[in-house]
Amino acid sequence: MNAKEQGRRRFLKSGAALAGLAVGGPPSASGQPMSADVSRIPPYGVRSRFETSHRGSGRLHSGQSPLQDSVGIITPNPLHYVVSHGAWSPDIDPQAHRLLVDGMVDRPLVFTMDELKRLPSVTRTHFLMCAGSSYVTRGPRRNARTVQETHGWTSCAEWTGVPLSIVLDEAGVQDGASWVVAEDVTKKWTVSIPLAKAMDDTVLVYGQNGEAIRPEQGYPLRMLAPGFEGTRSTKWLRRIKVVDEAYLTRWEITVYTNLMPDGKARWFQFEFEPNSVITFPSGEQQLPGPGFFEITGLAWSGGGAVSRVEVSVDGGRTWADAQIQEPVHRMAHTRFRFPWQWQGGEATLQSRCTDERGDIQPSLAELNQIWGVDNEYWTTSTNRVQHLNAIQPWKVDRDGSVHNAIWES
Ligand SMILES: Nc1nc2c(c(=O)[nH]1)N[C@H]1C(S)=C(S)[C@@H](COP(=O)(O)O)O[C@H]1N2
Ligand SMILES: [Mo]
Repeated sequence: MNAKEQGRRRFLKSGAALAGLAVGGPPSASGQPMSADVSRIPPYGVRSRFETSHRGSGRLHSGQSPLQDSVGIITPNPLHYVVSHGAWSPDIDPQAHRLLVDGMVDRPLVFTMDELKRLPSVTRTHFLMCAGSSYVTRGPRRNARTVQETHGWTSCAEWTGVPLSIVLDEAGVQDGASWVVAEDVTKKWTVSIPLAKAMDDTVLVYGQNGEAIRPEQGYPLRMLAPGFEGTRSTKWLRRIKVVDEAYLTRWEITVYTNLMPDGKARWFQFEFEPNSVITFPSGEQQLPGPGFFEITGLAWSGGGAVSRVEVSVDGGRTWADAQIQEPVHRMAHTRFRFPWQWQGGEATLQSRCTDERGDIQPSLAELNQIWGVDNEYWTTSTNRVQHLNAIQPWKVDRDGSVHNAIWES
């Protein structure tokens, strides 16, 4: 019997209860239309009223993606995570919007949105993540329970826009330039990226999953520096200034740095390391009883494509390869699947990502060793701790309840 048949048989066996239900026919559907007006399709579609997944908290400046409900690799626009410091999304008229390109260039340029859209475009699938997206910092996130709380500050979309290199070539970058500074319309957000990244794969984005980017994501124009910490991707972009040094702006030298145990800070860490998390079963979910379950989750890396995902169902004692679902894009969420027969005992589930560079996601214990710290460090640090990519364990108890077990690892 091959693996596929085995999986099938197991699935049917445990599915017996479900099949039994079906014998009596489906429960009668009321068949009521969503609204009283049956003559009209909504001009802009809305989801079924039975779907309630949302970005959580409803806080003014941030919201986390409900990864526990995610399928595939694309985050629908209304569920993309949001981190907006200091300002709610400015209300920008695209007709009036301008992008200024100046600094160390031969020809300073001003673009309207229409002019930008006439230039050659690219469409690419990439994740975005906040470097502060970590379940092991101080404050409320120390006690994160769901995967939305632990990893919800990442999302993945199909972005459309103009390569920044095209715009910079039009302006003519001068010798000696080495950085670009990207500023937003509020002038509250300014960050630097190396010129090499700007010329490589950075995109000036106006499209998100087949429509205009959302106000929360930077409408009408944002930068996207793939694989880099989210801070670098300025939203509501109004100015690109070509310069010869990093500008050490407020956001890159304060919040988005790492305070190390010796009191020094790490800064200008751009690229994310390999990361992954199981989205089902995950924290606070409830398994109905022993039987077959498909474990599934997301893996990603700032270093390129995900080349391998392993899953352990015994707390990291043994690992086996998960199936990686196509398509696999570079610097994008990658869906993985792993068939699992739960016998009803305690089980600790975790995933581990390897990227195309060969870098492997570490456990928290391994990270502690690398950093020379213990678990205590992550929750008592007086600064926010960034760029953590520790393996995330979820513990399944005998009653089928699932819990965050990061502190037990
Ligand atoms: N103008 C502006 N750009 C910004 C920010 C901001 O507050 N203002 N937040 C940054 C941070 S910290 C992150 S993680 C990402 C979040 O992008 P998103 O809200 O589209 O998910 O945008 C970055 N770009
Ligand atoms: Mo961020």
